[in-house]
Amino acid sequence: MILTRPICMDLSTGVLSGLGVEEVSRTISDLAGVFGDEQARLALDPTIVVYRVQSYLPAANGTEGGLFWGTTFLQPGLVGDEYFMTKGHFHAKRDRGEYYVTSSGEGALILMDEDRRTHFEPMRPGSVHYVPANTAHRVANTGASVLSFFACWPSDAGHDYETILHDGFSARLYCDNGRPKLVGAD
Ligand code: S6P
Ligand code: ZN
Repeated sequence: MILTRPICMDLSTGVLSGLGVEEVSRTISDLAGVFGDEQARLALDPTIVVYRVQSYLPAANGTEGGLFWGTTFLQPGLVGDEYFMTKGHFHAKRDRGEYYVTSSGEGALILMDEDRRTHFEPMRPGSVHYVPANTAHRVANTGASVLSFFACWPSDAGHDYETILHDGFSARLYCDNGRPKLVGAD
């Protein structure tokens, strides 16, 4: 028996609505240790919301064969010279991939493989990004407006934030004379 009901998505803004849509926010105070310049982070208002994630999780977390759906809304801004960005993670089950589709704004999808090779893909409305298995992923807002993107990922992927908090990505995306520059990549 089918127990789920469809939800709605505004294709231009990414906003999800309907029964079962959940939301979390990440503020400057939630992002300790994420940015390269911790002093610059501490100098900002800790209540600033850097990003919000709406998600629709119609299967139980950990269900093999199910899929989750979500939209991330990432504000424009800088911590020092580093763009506002998501925490970033590997999937706990490393062999699980994901899709990202940009709905509005400008950004960069930063990808790092398990050999710590990092590169980024520019994000713009309509860009579709495949996050392969075994690949850490985070998004930076390189524009002047909200960046929103949809994600679809397996319900048994899980999230490993610890590895990134501990080891970081091997490169960071800085604003260099108004343009994104990946610093530290091979
Ligand atoms: C989930 C997917 C996204 C992120 C979201 C926030 O697998 O990759 O929904 O959760 O963009 O990023 P993070 O790194 O804080 O979870
Ligand atoms: Zn993910």
